[in-house]
Amino acid sequence: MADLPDASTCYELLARMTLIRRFEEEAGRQYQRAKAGGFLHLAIGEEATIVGTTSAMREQDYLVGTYRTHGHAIARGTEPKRVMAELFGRVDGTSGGRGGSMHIFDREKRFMGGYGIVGGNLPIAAGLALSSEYKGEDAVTVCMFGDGASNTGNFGETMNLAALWSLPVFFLVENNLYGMGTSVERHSAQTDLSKKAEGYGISGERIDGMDVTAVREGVAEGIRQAREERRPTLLEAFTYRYRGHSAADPEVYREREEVEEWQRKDPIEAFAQRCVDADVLGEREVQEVRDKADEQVKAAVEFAEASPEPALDSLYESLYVVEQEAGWYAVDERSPEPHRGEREEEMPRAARELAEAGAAYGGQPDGPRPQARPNPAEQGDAQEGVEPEVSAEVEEGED
Ligand SMILES: Cc1ncc(C[n+]2csc(CCOP(=O)(O)OP(=O)(O)O)c2C)c(N)n1
Ligand SMILES: [Mg+2]
Repeated sequence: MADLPDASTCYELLARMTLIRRFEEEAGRQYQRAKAGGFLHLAIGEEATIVGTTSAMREQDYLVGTYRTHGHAIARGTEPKRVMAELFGRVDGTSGGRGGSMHIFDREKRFMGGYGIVGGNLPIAAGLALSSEYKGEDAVTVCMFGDGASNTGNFGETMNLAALWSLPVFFLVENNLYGMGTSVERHSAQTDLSKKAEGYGISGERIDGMDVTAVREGVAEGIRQAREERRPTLLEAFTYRYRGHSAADPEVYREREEVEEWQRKDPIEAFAQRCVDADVLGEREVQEVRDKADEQVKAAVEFAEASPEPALDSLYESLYVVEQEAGWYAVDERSPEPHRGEREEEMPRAARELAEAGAAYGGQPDGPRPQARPNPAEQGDAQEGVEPEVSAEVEEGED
């Protein structure tokens, strides 16, 4: 376990994590009320990985994330009210209300998205690092992506060029043990993801992503190597999302006990307790952090509610559309008004049907469920010693 930093840093780490947690809980509620539209991917449970990473970055460094990045933007300093306005699809949102949950973006804070294509942010990160190199700018690009993304072709291509061109880039894989409904050992032949870039000349390490100090320390070293030695590295942080993949996830691929086991070592509560036990923070300060977070989130919702929707006639602004091809069909075939939310409302039912049909469980609807798995950073790799969760019979039998 890494040492605790000084009191004001501890306060800041706790404050950021708490703010992100409260923000996302509220975002979930606003989604239920259909105030936030589109898809919503919450990272509740992953706050230590997010804040530990950004706390090791300098202002001039770039961050590129996935579609699960409300917290990443807030951790980089984007105002929560602007993130909430984006979820609400309002003009004061970070992308003018055009991007929604998956496309939070803040150029000023050098948070370069927010990206919906799994693995698509990897080459973008290498490109940003190449541009820094080209311009002689003292900036490191930090690229955060999921365990699932480590299987994409982009992963290998990016690792190769990053190492070959000695780019100032640092990679962090947020291993939350699942890509949608598929567990790591069912989607990746190599489950030690820290080793996955070795063949490209990029070394890696594994850390406990539920410990904000461990993440901060590991990332600081990775960023240092990128900045000073132009040596890209890969850190694998074990973390866990408490909620489903998105708001429309019936979660048939994991057991309640597994979620509860991770919740018992909650990264925010554990860190607060550690700070109090070490006399670095008082109970009063911890409470103050919670109260302030609640206030900020309440203000964010009020701000988002008050912000107008983009004007209908601005629909084609900021789009790459060949003029003659623009047409209302892009919104809806029947009439020019956008029909908001219709499809999203269908999503929970559609997702359940898919899951029950076996799509989210690799075509093994009646097979044994995965066992609750402890944090591999503490307990070793899932491949070492854990029995395969699916019997050979089921594996061979169904399609
Ligand atoms: C190229 C591509 N393929 C598939 C999808 C659908 N998809 C969205 S999220 C996801 C799972 C990604 O899992 P992971 O990388 O582990 O990130 P996590 O959601 O766990 O944060 C998939 C397959 C997509 N968005 N892009
Ligand atoms: Mg994942």
